[in-house]
Amino acid sequence: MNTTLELIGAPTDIGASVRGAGMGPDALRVAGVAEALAKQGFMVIDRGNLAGPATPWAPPANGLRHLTEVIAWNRSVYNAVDTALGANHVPLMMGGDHCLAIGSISAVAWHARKRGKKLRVLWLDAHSDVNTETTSPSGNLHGMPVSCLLGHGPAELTGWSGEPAALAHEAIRFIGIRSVDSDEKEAIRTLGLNVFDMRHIDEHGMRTTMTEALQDVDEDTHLHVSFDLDCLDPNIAPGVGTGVRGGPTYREMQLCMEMISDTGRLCSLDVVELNPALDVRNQTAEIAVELIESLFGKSTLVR
Ligand code: EXY
Ligand code: MN
Ligand code: MN
Ligand code: MN
Repeated sequence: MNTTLELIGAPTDIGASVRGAGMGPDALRVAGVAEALAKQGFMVIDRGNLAGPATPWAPPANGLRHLTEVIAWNRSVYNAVDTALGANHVPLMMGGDHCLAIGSISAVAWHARKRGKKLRVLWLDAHSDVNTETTSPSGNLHGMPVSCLLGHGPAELTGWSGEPAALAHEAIRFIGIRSVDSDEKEAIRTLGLNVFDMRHIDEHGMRTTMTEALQDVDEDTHLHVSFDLDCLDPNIAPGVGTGVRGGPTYREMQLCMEMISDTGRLCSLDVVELNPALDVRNQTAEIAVELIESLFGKSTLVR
């Protein structure tokens, strides 16, 4: 199969309160993301960076910071991901902060439904991102994309997939989470979300965790990975705005990516929260590129 990957840069930190994620797309380019994937035999099209409003750095209004600008950026992301999927390409949305997954996954959900595919989303993150405007301690929309995708966000950010909720609660699996606000814990329980937290990975190992998380992925599945780089342990990935100690090691995350690749069902990807202003010699971007290589089939198997 001749797979074409589309790199879509979304250079903004509009949903965060630590500035710098807007430089993420270029840091991934500098780390050689396009060249690495081309070397693996893919057709790679770099669509460049999307345009959008500047970050005004305003306080939250009604529990939401920068709502108008977050909508604008997500519209651009939605359109670009929609265009890529319409051309049967695999979109790789390079953030930018994690609020951009609202636009990206809404477009993915629309296409999956149109094609009669079942959607499975893997949310690789230190956080559960399931706050709403009433529970969020910060008003930052990068802590709310999961709620929006489940149909529980502000009206302006829900329903983009053509259904009230882009995702059914059973469509998403969280991997590596370890920083969850108390109201988010409540939401995880009431919504019945599937969480493989760090404790689960410690006790069962990444292999069992991923076997569980990928259960039921079959030839009719559109598999989407939303990779927040703060999922990784900050010792190896310091270039993120909201790092949390106690994350997966390099090798654990590489195995996670290899097992996702083995399914052969990866159809779309977000790589978000890379913050070059906090990175050390672009190390986090370089690790991200290596993990993307694994996700797209580069194997560490010797035989
Ligand atoms: N739970 C906190 C909040 O909602 O403000 C922190 C969220 C950080 C979100 C990062 C990107 O994944
Ligand atoms: Mn996140
Ligand atoms: Mn996070
Ligand atoms: Mn288990």
